[in-house]
Amino acid sequence: MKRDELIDFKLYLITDRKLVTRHLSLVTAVEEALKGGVKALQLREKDLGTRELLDMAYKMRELTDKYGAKLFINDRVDIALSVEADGVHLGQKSIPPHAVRKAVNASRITHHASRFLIGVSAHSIEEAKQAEKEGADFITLGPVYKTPSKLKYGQPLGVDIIRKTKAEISIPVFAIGGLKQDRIKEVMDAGADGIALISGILGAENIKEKTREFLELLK
Ligand code: TZP
Repeated sequence: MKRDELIDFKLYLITDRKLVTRHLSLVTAVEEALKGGVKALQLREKDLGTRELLDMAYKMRELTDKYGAKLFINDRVDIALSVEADGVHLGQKSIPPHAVRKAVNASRITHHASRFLIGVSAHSIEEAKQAEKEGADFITLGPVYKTPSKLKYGQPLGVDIIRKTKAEISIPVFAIGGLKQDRIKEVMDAGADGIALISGILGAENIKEKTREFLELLK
């Protein structure tokens, strides 16, 4: 299978247990989203210690396997390999994609290596081009809009960044940052291949139903 055919999802759910709607555990919230049809999940719990993160990653692997969804681990290639995740999602300060590829190939889990996907978070056209050059399979690009976490992720870039970036690179681009249902049309019209989000789903009252609504709009 060609690598770009492996990116067979338009909705990329990212975790942040602090943004999960009241009283649900992250595991329960993620399972609701999977029941709603999410096919790609990124475990991103930056403040967890390594062992706690590994435990969480095993739980997420079990769940994503149960629902036939892909699992990505933020930044930690070691944990991604340990749990046989489908890929890793790198930040601008992470080990670069070409070095990840080398590590994955050396891991000798060869059936796995050829399918291992590398996502990169980009916040500008330059970072997007660099990610492609360094071997990323896809990028998230944003924040496109204001996010509930305010300026933690930088100033909103606006929807035009998607159009401009798509003209420069050929790997898939997932719009991220403040994505709500009423913004999907705008980002998809601008050429996004999909959307990545946290609070739009994990902060919803009914996570399963909200996921279905997003997927319907992305059809
Ligand atoms: N990178 C850019 S914006 C963002 C990340 C991880 C946060 C997206 O969160 P939300 O709640 O979907 O706006």
